[in-house]
Amino acid sequence: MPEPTLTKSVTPDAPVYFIADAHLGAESEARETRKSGDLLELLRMLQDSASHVYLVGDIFHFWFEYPYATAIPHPRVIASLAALSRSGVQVHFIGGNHDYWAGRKLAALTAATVSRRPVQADHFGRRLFVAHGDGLPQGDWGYRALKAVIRSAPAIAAFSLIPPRMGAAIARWASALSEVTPERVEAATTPMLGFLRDTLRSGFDAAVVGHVHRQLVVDWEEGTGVIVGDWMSARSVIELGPEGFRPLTWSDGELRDARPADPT
Ligand SMILES: [Mn+2]
Repeated sequence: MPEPTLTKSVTPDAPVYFIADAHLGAESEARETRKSGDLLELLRMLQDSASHVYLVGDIFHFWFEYPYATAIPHPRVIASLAALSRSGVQVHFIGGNHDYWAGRKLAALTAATVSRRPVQADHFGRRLFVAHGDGLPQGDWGYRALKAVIRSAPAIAAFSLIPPRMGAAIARWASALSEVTPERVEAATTPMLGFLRDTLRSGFDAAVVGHVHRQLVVDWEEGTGVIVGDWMSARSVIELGPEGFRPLTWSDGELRDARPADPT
């Protein structure tokens, strides 16, 4: 039965939500089932409560849009994002280093706004900068050089000629080299906080990134720096309402206040 198109009248105070780093497709079958099951429940709940949902990068561990028809990856999550859009929530997808190549196909499937660059937005009178955050902090030069190559048109054209299953295997191999460890999370936090603060100084009230796999909301004189935290392990979610940012965790089918994390 075709689903009707609904237009919801979003209340002006309906919150904005940020989710990042689910890395769908990266883990064992058991973990993937729980992770995507929880995500489907959250997205269903946000249909009724959110005004905007920002997917702040690396929702998919691998996403590539081939110039020919392929099976839709993660079909239940894609259907759920489409339902979220249909319910009247504005869905913004910002590519991370693992799903940077998301573009027209994802936009067509979900009716989300798909962006490969940082986005600026205004919510509750705050001027926001939102990005995945990879390669942005100073000192990430090696990765920046690699990023320039893998995001170049010739590299993308070459990759699109590799059969999808082999391409996915290559991507899994490449990303195993950048596995998340506590040491890497720790090492990535300080430069990311520095980047957030610099961004705020350039004229934003809040700057939001993912990528670090650690949830932090820091209030400085310049504004608020937010690292969303990951969905993959911590089920982290950030809510922005009229009162400001709230770090949340999805547990037992509900969004709850996250335990306060100590900023470094
Ligand atoms: Mn990332």
